[in-house]
Amino acid sequence: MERHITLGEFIIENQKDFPYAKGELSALLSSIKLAAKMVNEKINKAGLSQIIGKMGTNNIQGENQAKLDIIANDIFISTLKNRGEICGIASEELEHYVAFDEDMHKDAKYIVLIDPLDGSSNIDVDITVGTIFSIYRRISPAGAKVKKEDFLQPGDSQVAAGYLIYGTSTILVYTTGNGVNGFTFDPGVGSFFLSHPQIRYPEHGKIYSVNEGNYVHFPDGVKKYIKWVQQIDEKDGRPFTSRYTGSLVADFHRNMLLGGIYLYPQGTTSPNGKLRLLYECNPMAFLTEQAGGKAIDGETRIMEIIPSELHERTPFICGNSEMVSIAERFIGGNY
Ligand code: AHM
Ligand code: MG
Repeated sequence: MERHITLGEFIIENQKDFPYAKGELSALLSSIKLAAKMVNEKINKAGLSQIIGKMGTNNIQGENQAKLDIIANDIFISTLKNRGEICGIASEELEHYVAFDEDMHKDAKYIVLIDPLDGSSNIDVDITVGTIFSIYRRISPAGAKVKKEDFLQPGDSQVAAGYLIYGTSTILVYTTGNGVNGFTFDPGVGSFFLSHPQIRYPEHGKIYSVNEGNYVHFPDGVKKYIKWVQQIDEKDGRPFTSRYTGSLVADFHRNMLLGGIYLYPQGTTSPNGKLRLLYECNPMAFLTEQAGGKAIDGETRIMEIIPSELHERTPFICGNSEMVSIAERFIGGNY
C-alpha cells in the first residue's frame, strides 16, 4: 500500500537538513501548521458565521481591513506566541513588530514575518486567499529583546518560507532551502498530506499574470513585454494566456505548477508597486528560486535587496526563469 506522508512526519524526517537542527524550526513549522488549520476553519465558515465584511478600521497601509484579516492575524500571533519558538513577529496588518519577551521566549532563535491573509479583497466574493510566511534567525544576541534589525534582513537570510493557499483545497507549500514541497489538507482527517513533492517550474511557461488595468502607468519596458506576450509566435506558443485573480498566492501557485510569470510593476499605487518586500516578495522569491524560477524587482534579485522599512514595497516580477529573464531584458531595453 502506498504510504501517505503527513506534514508532521515530513518535517521531522527532514529536520536533518536544517543546518542548526535542534528541533526548534520543526516545532515552529508545526505551530504554523496548527494556526493555519484554525484560520482555514474560519475561512471555510466565513459566509456562515457572519464574519464577512469590513471592520471599518484601517491598517498601516491605509487599507480597509476585512474582519478575517484581523482574525487570521490574531490566530497566527497568539498561536506562535503561546508555543515559545520565536522571539518576535512582524505582520503586514500591524504597524510595529511585536517582541515576545516572556521566559518561554528567552532562548528562541527565530523571528517570523507574516501576511496573515493575502488577497483579502477576495474573501467576500469567495475567491482564493492565502497566508504567506517567512522565517529568519535573529541577529541580535539571544536572550535580549528583539530589535527592528532582526526583521530587516535580506531575503537571502531566510531560513524557511511558505504559504497556505485556501483554494478548492487548502494546501501548505514551504521550503527550508532544500526544494519546495506542498501538502494538501484532508479536512476529514485533520491532517496535511504530501501531495506536491519537489515542485519545479516547468521549463517553458505560457501564462502571464498582471493587473492590466494599470497598463498606462507601467514603465515602457513592461508595456513592451506585455505587447510581446500578446503577439503571435508559434515557436514559443504566443500569445500567452492571461490569468489574474488579485490574490498573489493563487496566481503564484498556478504559475509555479503550470509555468507562468507574475508581474506587479511600479507606477501604480506607489512608485515601488504595491507588494511588500518582507511579507510577500521575499518569501515568494525564496520559493521561486527553490522551484527553479527567478524573482526580480526589474533589475535586482529580490532576495538581495537590503530592507530599510518593515512595510516597504517593491516592484515584483517572479516565475518561470526563462520568462522572467525575457521580461528583464525588455525592462533593461535589451530586447
Ligand atoms: P493584500 O495583502 O492587502 O491582500 O494585497 C496584496 C494583493 C496580492 O495578493 C495581489 O496580487 C495584489 O494585492 C492585487 O492587487 P491589485 O488589486 O492592485 O491588482
Ligand atoms: Mg498581502
